[in-house]
Amino acid sequence: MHNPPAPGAPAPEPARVDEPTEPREPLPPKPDQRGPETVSPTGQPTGADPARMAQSGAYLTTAQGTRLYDTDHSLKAGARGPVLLQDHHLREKITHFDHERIPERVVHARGAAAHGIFQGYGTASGVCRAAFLGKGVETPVFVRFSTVLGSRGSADTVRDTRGFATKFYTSEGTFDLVGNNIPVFFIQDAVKFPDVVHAAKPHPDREIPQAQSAHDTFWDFVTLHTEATHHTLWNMSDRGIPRSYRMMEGFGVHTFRLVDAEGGTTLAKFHWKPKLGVHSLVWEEAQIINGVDPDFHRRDLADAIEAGAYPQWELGVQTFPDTPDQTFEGIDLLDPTNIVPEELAPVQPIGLLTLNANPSNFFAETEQVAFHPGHLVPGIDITDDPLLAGRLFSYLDTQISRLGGPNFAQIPINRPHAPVNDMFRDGMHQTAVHRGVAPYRPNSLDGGCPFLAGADTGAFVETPVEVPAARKVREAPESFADHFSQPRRFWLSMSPAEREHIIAAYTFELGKCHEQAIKERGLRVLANIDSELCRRVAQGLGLPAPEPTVAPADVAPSPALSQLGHTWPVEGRIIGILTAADGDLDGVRAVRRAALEAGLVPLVIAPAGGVLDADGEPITVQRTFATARSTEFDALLLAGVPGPGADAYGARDAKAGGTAAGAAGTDPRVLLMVAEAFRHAKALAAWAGGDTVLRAAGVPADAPGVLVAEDGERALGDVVGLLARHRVWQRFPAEV
Ligand code: HDD
Repeated sequence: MHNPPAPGAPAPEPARVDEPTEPREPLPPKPDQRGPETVSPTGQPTGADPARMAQSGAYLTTAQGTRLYDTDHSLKAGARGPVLLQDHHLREKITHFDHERIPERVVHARGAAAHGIFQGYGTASGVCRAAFLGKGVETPVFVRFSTVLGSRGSADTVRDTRGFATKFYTSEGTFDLVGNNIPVFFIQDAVKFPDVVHAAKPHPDREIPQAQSAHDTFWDFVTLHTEATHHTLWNMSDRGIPRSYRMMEGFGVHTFRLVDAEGGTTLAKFHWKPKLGVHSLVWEEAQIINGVDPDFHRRDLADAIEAGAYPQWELGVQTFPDTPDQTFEGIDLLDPTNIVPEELAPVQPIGLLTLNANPSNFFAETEQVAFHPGHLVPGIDITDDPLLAGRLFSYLDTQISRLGGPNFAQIPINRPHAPVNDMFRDGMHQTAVHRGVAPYRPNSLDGGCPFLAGADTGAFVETPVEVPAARKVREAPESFADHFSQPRRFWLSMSPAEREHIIAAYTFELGKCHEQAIKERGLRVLANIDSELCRRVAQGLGLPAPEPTVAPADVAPSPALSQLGHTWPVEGRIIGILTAADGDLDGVRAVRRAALEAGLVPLVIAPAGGVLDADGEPITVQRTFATARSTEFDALLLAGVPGPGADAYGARDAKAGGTAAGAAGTDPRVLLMVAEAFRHAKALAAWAGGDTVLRAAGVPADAPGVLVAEDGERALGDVVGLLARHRVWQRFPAEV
């Protein structure tokens, strides 16, 4: 308690809370936390001392650097008296706090990001002169993944498109590849973007549902506006619920124009291919995770990077001749609702992305990063895709209200790593101290600086592309009118299990709509994709299946679109090992060792926390029955019969659940975990009596991917084989 000192008396010692350490200097800023630098007319970096831009010094201070002796008590007239307005520290602290939030992104508000390195293979050099694609060239990058619809605090595993935005800090300036995990878009013209977003966001009256597409306004729009059919179908497929950001493809979506050293041009689509393969959750799992761990994807990315399991993607391009009609094999390359099947134009790898560092400060980096599809470097140019044109306007504009003015490029995470001398001056949040008197061209007062680059090194050197003589019209080309042949190709390319998921997703989403007319219109759209898809969804909704209004397109499937049929590395996959003090602890030890050697993450789940088997080699318990849920694990192993949990819930319900299930004493949460893992087609293996738990959970011992092994190591071996295919796909019914 602080009483004001009597006049003339020495100030009393403040009541201090014991700090865990002695005062020490804060950690030094990382390179991307550095303050802005400007470049003088002679090319010398000027600007503020980077060390002064981050927090520094061991003592708490005011914003003006004055040391403080108390931050826990307002200044009052007596301990029980009124707070005094003269308390500068109180006012300054609260004022700053009041302004801590900035507007969240209007779309893609929820995201997670990481730093990394991009290494060019040199294989693109024949078609693109961008320096960062040169052989062995290393470029720092910052990548932000996101959902589209939800607010900043919404859950990660909702059904939605995911953003995949990459900032390359190249030697020639910043290049942003602002893509998604879905290669097509809802609309063909940017003028419709506010419409699709207004329809997909929560209803404006009650602001529900949060981060969901399963509601009337979304389905109203996408069924009336059938160019959205292809993107909607991808969203309803497993691509809408990725297992991890690390296991997603990324796409630049638009067709870009690459320019080589001689000025020759090639059209191209960008692809990110994850080294771990493309994997998804199943819908029930995704819904459970939204409650159990809404930060699932964010945590997964940060944990993997912290553990040194750096996620990697290869950047690839599909290339097409730059013909005047800008089509390839009859596919309009300017229509962003189209893909070009990889079987027709293979993806050629041109570089490797490795994410190897987590951000140090979420707000400074992940929140303040500002991407823009118009941040291009020499060698990469745009095409006349009308969706891209609108984007080129929107991204700069949105930052002005989101980041509070036109100087957001000076925020450390947005600062190019190439020298900047843009002659832009003043404005809100100007943090640079520019030198010189002549921020204009031409000038003689600054010696003519800054100079212009030659056409060979400069950006935004227009490639002379023919623009056909035309009238000004508000029209789309005729080729944009085909809304169903590409969705049909996607549907035909899916495996039976993937088709089942799509049917279930449409049935769920349309089932959540209240308006009967919207459900019926939804079925009419599906009829134009495939009659079987329509029939099955209609069956689920209890409605008649309508006839198609367009003849089914004669398209060949593209096997590359299916996520099944491959094996992938299992590094980083999470194995839950259920056991108890009287389980096969030697077996658990052996399994843990083998799992770690295979690069897996084995987590022991037991009735209580702490350590199992204190004598000999102890085993740390990572999860208890209270903290574990099946959704965290890619596979479950049962080393014995785990008894009831140590908490009241487990002990109380194990009695009832155990009796009912016939496995005396098995905690009901264990039974739930096993039953869920089975339903979600995860590998299950048991030994040392663990099979009784499988039976009690209703898991048939002869079901595919259910293994009763002699010992733990054999169980693990079998499970690893299954994990390489991600799930035990045979468990899903395959009627289609
Ligand atoms: Fe967009 C953000 C991707 C069309 C307007 N968009 C944003 C982000 C991604 C995409 C990944 C988040 C970037 C980040 O992490 O900060 N957007 C796409 C893709 C599109 C697309 C792949 C189609 C191919 N976007 C699109 C259109 C418009 C916008 C047609 C407007 C006409 N997008 C924006 C925006 C956002 C944005 C309003 C919100 C926050 C931001 O830009 O910085 O300007």
